[in-house]
Amino acid sequence: MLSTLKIMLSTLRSRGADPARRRSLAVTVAAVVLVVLGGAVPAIAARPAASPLTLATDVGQVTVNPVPCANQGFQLLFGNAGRKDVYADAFIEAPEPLRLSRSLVSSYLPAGYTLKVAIAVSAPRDTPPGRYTITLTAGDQRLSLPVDVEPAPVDDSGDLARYVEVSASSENLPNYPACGAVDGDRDSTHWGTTTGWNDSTKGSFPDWLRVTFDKPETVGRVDLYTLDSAKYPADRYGLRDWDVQALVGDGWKTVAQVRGNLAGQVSSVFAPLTASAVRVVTQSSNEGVTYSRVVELEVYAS
Ligand SMILES: [Ca+2]
Repeated sequence: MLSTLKIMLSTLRSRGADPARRRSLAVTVAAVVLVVLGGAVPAIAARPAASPLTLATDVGQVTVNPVPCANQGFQLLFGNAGRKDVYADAFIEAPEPLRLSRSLVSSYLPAGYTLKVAIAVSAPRDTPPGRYTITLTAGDQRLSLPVDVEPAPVDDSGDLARYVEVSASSENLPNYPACGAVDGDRDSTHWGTTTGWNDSTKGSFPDWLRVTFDKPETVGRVDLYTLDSAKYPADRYGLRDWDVQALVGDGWKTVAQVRGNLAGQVSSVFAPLTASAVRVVTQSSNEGVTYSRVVELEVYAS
């Protein structure tokens, strides 16, 4: 091989060769050099194989609203590009005070398979707005995901139930979460699309739905919107009986009772008091002993 190259190079250097032949020879020399170099490639491939794991996310950036009930996050795509099935771990790390629904994905990954895992990202209300970075690692793979925390939204309607913690005795998930009852949407035609709360204990009363304030608030009125649409009228599917209670100090105080309701909306007005939480305790539905359904719960000072 080398002697052939020497002859070709000598011919290339000779002044007698015509230009066309020199070009042809030059191409041949280049090809021979490539072949010689190509012979070295297997040595490179013989080094230890890189990790077969792959990491990706379905979005390039996550926006976070630092309030309860904000539904935000990303999908982790955790794959095995190798030829062998493996058990593998992916670690997800977020800087304080961000919170992740999970920090570890540990899974069996068949060869060629990519696992998709939803990761929720949240932040407390006092999180300074700005850019944060989530780090994902698996094997020798490492990935950074930018997170932009926005300023906490402010409700200017006076509804104290917006953007605070909400909880319930039970939730009929995924379509009827407690968060749906404080999302600002009172429209019963949206029922079933996460905009209203439905308990998950059919045939069992009472149920309860609660909002907890960041600090004690003066409350004097609770508006409850139960299910009421052309398809699901309140006098057939809505709440019939419930108590409104306020958490004063360590005790629940019943501030209003609603009985025999057939309407889609009921406003309970009572003497204002200072409470750290408000809840409705449901007693019965116009459908009979089935479910509690609340499209929106609003709490005001008066
Ligand atoms: Ca709602």
